[in-house]
Amino acid sequence: MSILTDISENLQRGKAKIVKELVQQAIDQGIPVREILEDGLLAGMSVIGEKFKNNEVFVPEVLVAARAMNMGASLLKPLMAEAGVQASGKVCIGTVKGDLHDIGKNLVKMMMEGKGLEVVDLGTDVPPEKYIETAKEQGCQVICCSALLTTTMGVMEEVVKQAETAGIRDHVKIMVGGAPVTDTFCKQIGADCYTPDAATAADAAVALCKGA
Ligand code: B12
Repeated sequence: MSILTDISENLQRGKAKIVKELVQQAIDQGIPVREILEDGLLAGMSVIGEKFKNNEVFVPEVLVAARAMNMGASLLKPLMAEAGVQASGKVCIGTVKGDLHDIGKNLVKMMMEGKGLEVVDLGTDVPPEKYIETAKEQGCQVICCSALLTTTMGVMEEVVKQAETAGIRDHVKIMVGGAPVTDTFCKQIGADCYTPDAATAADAAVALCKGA
């Protein structure tokens, strides 16, 4: 088995320490950073993403796989700039003001990172102006809002309105999600995209960053 397949398989099993060791070995063997990332880490994360979408694995498995992904990626990050590996896009994500639920938001973040996106994590209880400020200052192509409470979903509409007022609405897309959020709600508030889970959210964000 090649070391890259080994990385992918151990990542899928959530073996973070082994993944980190294997990534270091791959670096030491002179395997290009892009190959380690794409054929090792991202390949494994993509299998997990598909399985999650099909209900073959669940939240705990995704969390441990994502942790392994992050451990491996932490070794690659400093080498990526040198190797010229470009992130496939930049997004910011946060749970809206008044809402402290972050398990789903963290999963979405991890899956997005697994797809090669650069993700600015704003945390929880994020006021609308913070999303706008971050998108403007850091050049995010997509703003992602998560809400788990029916009482906080409305904040997402305010994010859309403030993006319009700030004049960034034509080039920054807005994605919404969280258990009470629906496609109908997304359309109603004038956001661009709703998806029901982390794997589809990551695919959609990549597509939005590519301008699809
Ligand atoms: C865990 C939990 C908590 C934890 C949160 C811990 C944490 N760090 O997140 C604690 C105990 C703190 C908590 C507190 C409260 N909670 Co609570 N909580 C839950 C619970 C059990 C699970 C939520 C969860 O993590 N699900 C798992 C994740 C993976 O799913 P998810 O968040 O939906 O995310 C997925 C998708 O929605 C999507 N997604 C998520 N975000 C985004 C974003 C984008 C852009 C996209 C595209 C997709 C996307 O991808 C994710 C992965 O597939 C739910 C019940 C439930 N079954 O949902 C209640 C629930 C959400 N809580 C509820 C309530 C009422 C509260 C409290 C008000 C309780 C209280 N009286 O204090 C407080 C509110 C605190 C606050 N201000 O936020 C209610 C909400 C009712 C409602 N309709 O508004 C629920 C539904 C329970 C219930 N049946 O009453 N809660």
